[in-house]
Amino acid sequence: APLGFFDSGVGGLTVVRAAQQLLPHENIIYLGDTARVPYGSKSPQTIREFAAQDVEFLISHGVKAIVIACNTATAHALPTLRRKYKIPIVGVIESGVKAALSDPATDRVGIIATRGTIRSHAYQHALALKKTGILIHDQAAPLLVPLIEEDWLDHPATDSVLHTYLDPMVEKGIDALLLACTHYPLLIPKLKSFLPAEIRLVDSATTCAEDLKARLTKLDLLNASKKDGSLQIHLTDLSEQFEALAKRFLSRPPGKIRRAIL
Ligand code: DGN
Repeated sequence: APLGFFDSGVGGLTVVRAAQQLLPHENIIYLGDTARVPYGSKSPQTIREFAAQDVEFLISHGVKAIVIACNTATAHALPTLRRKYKIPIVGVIESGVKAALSDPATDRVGIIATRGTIRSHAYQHALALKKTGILIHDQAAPLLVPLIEEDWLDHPATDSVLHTYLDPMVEKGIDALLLACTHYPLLIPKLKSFLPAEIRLVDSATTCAEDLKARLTKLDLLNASKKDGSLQIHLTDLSEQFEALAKRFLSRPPGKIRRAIL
């Protein structure tokens, strides 16, 4: 059976890319809720309703486990979804928090994410639960998603926005920066040249893929076939620009895209 991934749009493909690198034999079904993107600015109740519909769609396609490849949806919907469905569900937050604290010398963590993720306090609570006395600097960074989707990574506007969001936390001092949004792995080269070298970057896409591999191994759910896994993308809205965007997020052409009716 395939693995099911869902996100509000294209961003979750960074999680798919990380998973494909670690689990090359797994078949993946991806649902992007492009008709209702963004989730990042919607209310928790709405996000929970959308996420449940996304899960139902993937279950109806026979998946063996589900990855919430979206920080906002993980932040608001993961506990409810785990209560409601028996199927294993992996989110992006637990693994990101674990990775941020993997170096015992980490006492100060910065978080950037959508407004919804920051407001949910899901990362902040998880960090504080795992490490008493941890210092957290959080910053909602709603302008980054559109800048990344516009491919403005090298545009002075992006530099200016990054300075505004990050300078205050860099001045106060952080040991690690949690990139708590699916889009931000595309910013990594830029952030590396932008931030002091001693700040460790933790991206929730890579850490989620590592966690997924560990869980599938433990549950004995890995695909036994040694063939290359496939990727099937379903979208609730077929937009013209998705294919070009998907290519950047996946680092390869996305293949045939299907329309999903939830
Ligand atoms: N995928 C969302 C996240 O990781 O929070 C960001 C995209 C969005 O909601 N616009």
